[in-house]
Amino acid sequence: MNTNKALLFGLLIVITVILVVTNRYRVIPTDINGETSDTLDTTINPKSTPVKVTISADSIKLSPKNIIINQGDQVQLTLKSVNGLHQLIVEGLSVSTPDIYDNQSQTIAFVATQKGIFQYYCKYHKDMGMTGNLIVR
Ligand SMILES: [Cu+2]
Repeated sequence: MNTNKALLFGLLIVITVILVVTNRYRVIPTDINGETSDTLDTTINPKSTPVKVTISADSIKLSPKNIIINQGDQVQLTLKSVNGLHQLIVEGLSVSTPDIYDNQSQTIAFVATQKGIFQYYCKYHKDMGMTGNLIVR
């Protein structure tokens, strides 16, 4: 009986230590209005007209990787090159930016007339994973 109590007590201590340690090292997400580095959801605050989104191109990475907008939104999409030569194409929407180089940016405007998931990608680095999704809902 006493052995069982001691075992139970020891188990409680172990669990407590694990909880404390995992809590201390837990990464706290820095979400602001549902925005993470990978997904920009403009539908959470559907007040701004037009909807302004910026896609940054850093070497061979586009961010955010997902952008959520509403059907009918007037979109002002800015492609910003942190470094490298890039051109953004949104497949299925006849939307593309001019070429831009280091530290340049270009803004294009369009209306999201149809719902769907439209892949965007860099014309030069698509095969290297420079892609993302424009989600119109
Ligand atoms: Cu590129």
